[in-house]
Parts: sequence; structure tokens; C-alpha cells
Amino acid sequence: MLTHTLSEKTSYFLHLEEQYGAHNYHPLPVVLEKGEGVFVYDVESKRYYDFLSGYSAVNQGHCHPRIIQSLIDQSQKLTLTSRAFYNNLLGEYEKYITEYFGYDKVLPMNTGVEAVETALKLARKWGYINKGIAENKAKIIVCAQNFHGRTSTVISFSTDPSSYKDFGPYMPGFEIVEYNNTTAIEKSFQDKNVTAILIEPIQGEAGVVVPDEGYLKNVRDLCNEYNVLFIADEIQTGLSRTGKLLACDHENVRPDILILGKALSGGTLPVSAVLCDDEVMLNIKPGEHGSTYGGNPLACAVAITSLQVLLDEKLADNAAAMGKLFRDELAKLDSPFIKIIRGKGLLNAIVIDHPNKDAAWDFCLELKQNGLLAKPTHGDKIRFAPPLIITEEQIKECIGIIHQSLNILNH
Ligand code: IF1
Repeated sequence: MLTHTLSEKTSYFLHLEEQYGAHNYHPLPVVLEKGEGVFVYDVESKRYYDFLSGYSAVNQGHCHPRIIQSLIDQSQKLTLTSRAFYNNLLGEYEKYITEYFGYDKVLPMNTGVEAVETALKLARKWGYINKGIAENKAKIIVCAQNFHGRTSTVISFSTDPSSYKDFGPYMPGFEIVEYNNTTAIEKSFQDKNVTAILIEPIQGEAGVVVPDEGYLKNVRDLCNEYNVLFIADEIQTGLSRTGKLLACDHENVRPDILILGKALSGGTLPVSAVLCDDEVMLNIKPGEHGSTYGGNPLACAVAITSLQVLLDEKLADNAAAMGKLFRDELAKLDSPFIKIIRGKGLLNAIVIDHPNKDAAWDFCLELKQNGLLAKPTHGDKIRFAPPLIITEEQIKECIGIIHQSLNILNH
């Protein structure tokens, strides 16, 4: 594994986290202190292209001026009322986001996994009340290699030992089927206790696994046929990332429950949301679910602006165009070290082909040296997901950086 000498300042911050912070991550050795658009700057004022975008939380670009202005303005008026009282922003936000995505109602939460948990509770309740499943018998279908967050319930249906090992006992009521396999889904739907299926339209953490064309449509049809709720986790794939407002839009599929997070706040603070129609949403009565910060006025102000920016700046169209350019230019490099290039819009990944198990990590260190930040996932896959505001000229510059950095793998 490559090591680069680090500046004293950088080393200082690395040691602070080593000494005083949980060791629940293994970050790339770079210390950032400023973000602006597609760029981030480290403590030595070195500039980098950000090709991770906070795992798709910064689709609008770092510190987008309009989003930051909403944050500043609202933070000087009212940041939190709790839901014990009404406020003048939540209803406006609820109207805005439900009309924006075409659902009757929204349940506002904070982190992505809280929204996933909320969707699971809504699906279970609907199973008992609307589908007539016997109490505590509801089953939810999930896909192998899923990533939906890190709470004890959600890791209960993970197939990644690093997510679930030594965190048992696990939440029952989930069945795992192979991703991108509608036969397996139809077989699982034979069980009348199945109330829902939870799916990532593209599996992000698994390394940007894009299912076959028509997969989402087939899932939608099967859900209609077997009276099963289609829950789409668009926390990472949504909000223009894949070249459409939602990844489900590529197949004109409308989930019964839509889960959003990350870029819903443009990377300023945790904001997530669950959208569905009254038949599902109104099963939750006052006092049956909630969160201290869920739907806080600050989050509402920031989320409205974050959504508006996606439309005003036509970021889905830009993601589609720049993503295609990126994949085409990457393919032209014809590198022996790039086994697979895959993705949709500006959610892309490569699979590194190299005998050295640290090759992807070493390549990311070299990319860092050359001014581009990306990080491997599951060893040999590297996700490339810049902010959706990136330009053609910047894409081409980044292809140049990638081309130059691939040379490190010749050693
Ligand atoms: C980490 C990656 C991981 C998500 C989908 C729910 C959540 C996520 C599809 C939960 C969160 C984040 C979590 C973060 C790194 C990143 C991630 F896939 F994006 F790369 F971990 F797999 N559904 N993904 O992607 O949302 O509660 O985090 O707000 O945990 O390291 P959250």
C-alpha cells in the first residue's frame, strides 16, 4: 500500500481523530476545510475535484449560494419548534414537496436510515390494516448486497458482514432475494404475508450496480399483481443524480413509498422524507411515530431551496449529459486496469483489474495527489460521483487526471 508524506498540519488533524474519535471509518488521508461548487480545499489550500459529493448529498455543489442563504435567513428566525406546535414553514414545505413528486403526503425525518425505518413501519402497518396480514406476521422483501443504513433493524437484512456481524440479535420479518432477479421476487410474493419490497433502483454501496432495463417496471407490475407495496430507496439515486429526477423515472415507475435524503438539503444538514399516498400514510396516527428534529423549520427552508435549485439549474439533464461524456471518455482511455465502467447519469463506478489488492486504494491516493478525491468501495470498485453542476470542460480535466493517475498501477 502506497503512503505519501503528509504535511504537519494534515498529520495534526489525523492524529486528533485517531486519538479522540471512534475508528468507524478509514478516510483517505486528506483534511478538508472549504467547499465550493465541485471543489473542496484542504488545510494547505490545495484544491480537489470532489468525486464523492458526500455520497450524493452535495448534488447541487458545495455551499450552493442559494441554499446557504436559506440556511442563514431561517437560522436567524426560527430553527426548531418540535411538532408539539405548528410553524409557518412545515405546511408550505409539505405542500411543495408532495406536489413536486406527486404524492398525497410526506412524513419528514432527518437521516436517510430514519426515513427507511419510517417506510418499513408504514409498510408493516399497511400490511396489517389494509392487507389483513395477521399481527406480527408481515414480511418485507429486500435484495442481497443492499445498503439502506446502519440501524439495528436495517443491518438485520444486510448481506454484508461488516454491516451486521456482532450486532445481533436481528430484527425478524425480512426475506432476502437476489437483486435484478424478478423470478426470485415473484416466488417470494407467493407468501401472502409479504407486505412490501424495499429496493435501491441502483445499488450504490454495492458498487453502482445497475439492474437490467425493465427490472423496475417488472417489480412494479409484480407489486400490482400481488398487492405488495413498492418501496424505492432513492436516498442516493434520487434528486437528479442518475440523469432523471428519480432513478425510477428512467422506467416511468411510481413507487408506493418514496424515500429521499442526502441532497434534499444540498449537504447542509440531515433532511430526509418519506412520501406516499393517504391509503398508506394515514395509518400512522398522532403519537405513533416522529422525531425531535423531523420537519424542523430550518430543514424545511433548506429543502425547498435545494429542490428548487435542481429544477432551476436543470441538474438532471446536466447529470445525464456529463455522465455519458464521463463514461465515454473513460472508455476511450482503454486502460488495462479498468475492468468495468458502469453507472447512470453522474452515479458511476469503475472496477479495477490489478493483482495488487490495494490497487484501488493506491489509485485513489494518486488521484488525490493529482487533485481529485474519490474512494474505493468493497475493495476494487471506485465510485465517481461529482456534484451535478460539473461542466464539460471540468469532466475532461478530470478524465486527464484519471488518465495520469492510472500510471501508478504500472509499478
Ligand atoms: C456511511 C453509500 C454507504 C444510502 C442508501 C440509505 C442510506 C444510505 C441507498 C442511509 C447512506 C451513506 C452512508 C455513509 C456512506 C454512504 C454509503 F452507499 F452512499 F456509499 F454507506 F453505503 N439508503 N449511504 O446510500 O442514509 O442514514 O446515512 O443518512 O454510513 O458510511 P443515512
